[in-house]
Amino acid sequence: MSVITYIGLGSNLGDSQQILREAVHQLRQLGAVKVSKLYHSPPMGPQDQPHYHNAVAQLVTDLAPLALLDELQRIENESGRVRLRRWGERTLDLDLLLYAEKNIINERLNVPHIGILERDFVVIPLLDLDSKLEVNGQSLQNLELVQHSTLTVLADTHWADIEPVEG
Ligand code: PH2
Ligand code: MG
Ligand code: MG
Repeated sequence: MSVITYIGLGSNLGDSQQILREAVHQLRQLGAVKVSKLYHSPPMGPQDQPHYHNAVAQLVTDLAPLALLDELQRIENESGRVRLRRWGERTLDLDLLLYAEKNIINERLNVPHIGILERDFVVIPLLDLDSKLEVNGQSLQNLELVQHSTLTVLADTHWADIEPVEG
């Protein structure tokens, strides 16, 4: 049975826009995908790292949570993922943010994703996809941080429409 899931996309190493576009192309193999706008976001964590490109994808898929996580990690790895330190710079980060209305806690996966309600680079793209979205009964559009966004819009929701050239 198909479920609505949301995947956070981040990159701050390499050609981030191209890397995220290729990641969206890969996600389309797993189900129907819609993407948020594309944002530029100051780093959370160590400040001596580049700003991030961030977006969120809505993926409607038949995959079970851990099977979906396997696919996300495969896509990260196949992108030639480089990750230098915790909270630090990386070529591609795909985080399973929401899986239907499920709460999942195990050693591989926490859903809803930890910190989801505190990160403007997650909340604001989620609102692009569903302005009425709630997480654990909390309406995202009413969160304080929505009024104090640190994000810059780089592109509207068509940024991932063009198929990437396979490298
Ligand atoms: N991801 C991190 C650490 N810090 N900062 C921003 N702005 N965006 C991210 O996606 C991000 C971050 C580790 O996953
Ligand atoms: Mg992350
Ligand atoms: Mg991650």
